[in-house]
Amino acid sequence: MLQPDRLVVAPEVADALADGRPVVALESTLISHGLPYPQNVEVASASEQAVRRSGAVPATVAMRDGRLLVGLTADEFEALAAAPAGSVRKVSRHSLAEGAAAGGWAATTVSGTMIAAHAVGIRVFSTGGIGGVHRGALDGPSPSFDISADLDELARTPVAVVCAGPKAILDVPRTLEYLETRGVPVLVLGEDEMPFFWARRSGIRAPLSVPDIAAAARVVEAQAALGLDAGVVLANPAPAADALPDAYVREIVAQGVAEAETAGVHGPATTPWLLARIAEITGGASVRANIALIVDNARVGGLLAVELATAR
Ligand code: PSU
Ligand code: MN
Repeated sequence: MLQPDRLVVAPEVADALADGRPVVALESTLISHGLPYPQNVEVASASEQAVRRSGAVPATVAMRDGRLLVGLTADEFEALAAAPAGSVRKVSRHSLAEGAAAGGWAATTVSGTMIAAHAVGIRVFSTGGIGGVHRGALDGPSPSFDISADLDELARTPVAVVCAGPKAILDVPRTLEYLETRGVPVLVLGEDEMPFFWARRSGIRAPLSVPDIAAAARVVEAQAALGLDAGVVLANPAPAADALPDAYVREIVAQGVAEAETAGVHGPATTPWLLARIAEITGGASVRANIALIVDNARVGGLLAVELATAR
């Protein structure tokens, strides 16, 4: 059990939870490791605003000096976002304890954020793209076995995660197979194809398509009511105005992944390295798409949380 002295819940978030009002968790790894400064600060506050406009309370999650923070102040945001590269740890289930023991700031990934969200009773969490099965994780002459902790967290922690699908740098079909094996429903909002993170379409069939947020909420509610203690993925394609063409995404990912291999990047550094390299390759277009999809997922997460709170 999470000890109370390891948790700091912002008063606004605690009040909302106590009243059964809708709350949406937001993560911090995309602030510290996923986007360049100062765009990362802008996206963090734009996401919080988007959650509020949808009628829910935002709760950005991070770790500081061994405690999980659920809801950050403006000063805390700035400290996290402006920290020199490398000074903030990226923590998932396997590295939360190490981050806590080390002290200082740590940013929570999808898995780390889900743990904190569930511990306080938050049912919805919005992010950019989930981690998954990396390309080459399972095949080639030396399989890396690099499969994100996000996937097993989704299998064991009942939080609905709104995202633009698995990041396009990953092996999306195998990520879907893995989620299916581990009992995680994957819904796509308004499309019959999986999104491709920066692109709206991937050519990969959606495991399940839902027409609107009310339909998504019915699946989330049923998942909980049936006692299936797993998460749900709600994939929301990136807003059309900033999304990249899918053929272009295929090209930049192939280039980025090949370069990462040559550079010998592996482990938790892989995703941040690829996101930064692809930002260079695209002259910033991938960052614009990433920002747009994060903020839109925050909006959708807010609406989903409102729907779930109303249903109860
Ligand atoms: N979404 C983004 N940018 C990110 C991430 C998500 O738009 O940087 C982060 C999330 O924290 C996710 C992590 O959990 O990338 C995946 O890292 P890994 O592949 O090492 O598990
Ligand atoms: Mn990994």
